[in-house]
Amino acid sequence: MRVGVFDSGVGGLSVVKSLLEHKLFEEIIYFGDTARVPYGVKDQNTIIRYSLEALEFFKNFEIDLLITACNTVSAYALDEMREHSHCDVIGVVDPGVLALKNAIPSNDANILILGTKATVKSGAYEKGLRSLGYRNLSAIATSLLVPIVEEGLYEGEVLQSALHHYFRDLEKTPDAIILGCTHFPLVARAIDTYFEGKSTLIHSGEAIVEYLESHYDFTKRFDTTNLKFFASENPEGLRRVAKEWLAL
Ligand code: DGN
Repeated sequence: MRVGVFDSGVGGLSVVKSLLEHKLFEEIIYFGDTARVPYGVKDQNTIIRYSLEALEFFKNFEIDLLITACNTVSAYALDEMREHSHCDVIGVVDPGVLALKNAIPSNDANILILGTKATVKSGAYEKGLRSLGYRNLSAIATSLLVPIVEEGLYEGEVLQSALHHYFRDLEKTPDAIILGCTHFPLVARAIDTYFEGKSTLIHSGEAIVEYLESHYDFTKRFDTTNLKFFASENPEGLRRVAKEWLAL
């Protein structure tokens, strides 16, 4: 099976990492819209327009499935992409909600959603979680974590200050935290340490693997995956991050 993976920038590489770990695909074609990142501060019409343009890019390839490895795109543009696509388009929000349900079935769980401004504003995770009966939900737009990750500051003072800034007013340690931005798994360890390992973290990459394995037939696994990386600007920069994150 060949899959396209789309993100506004480099964040979706965290999803590619999970896909590779589970050996799901024969070929992965990644497109990061690095010329126009971040999407997380843009309005809905712009996010939809950019996402449909990315879809046009993928029409140059024979893919069986397209994953929008960007929570912002998944929250705003999935319906439009599905309408115009010749293959299945899967976002990361619904898989994240289902992964949370599998990890923490109790509807009383205290759940914290982290995302970009746009993802938090969309209320997409809250809608999915409420439909499953969860009531104790809160969300924080932790936008600073995106450039922090892009700077490679996966630990240290700057990251700690940002975490303190965002989390200092929380009254309770969350039972679960949805890492609702594909950049955030890169700082998952620091977030886990901040909450002393007491919160279950939901990661878009692992959530999508769980979703794919329960919706598609993956009897055949691939020890090697053909990887192709494309970017709308500075493809070298994307390849450099891919080498680092995916240990290629
Ligand atoms: N990685 C994107 C997401 O999951 O929402 C956010 C990056 C961005 O566009 N700011």
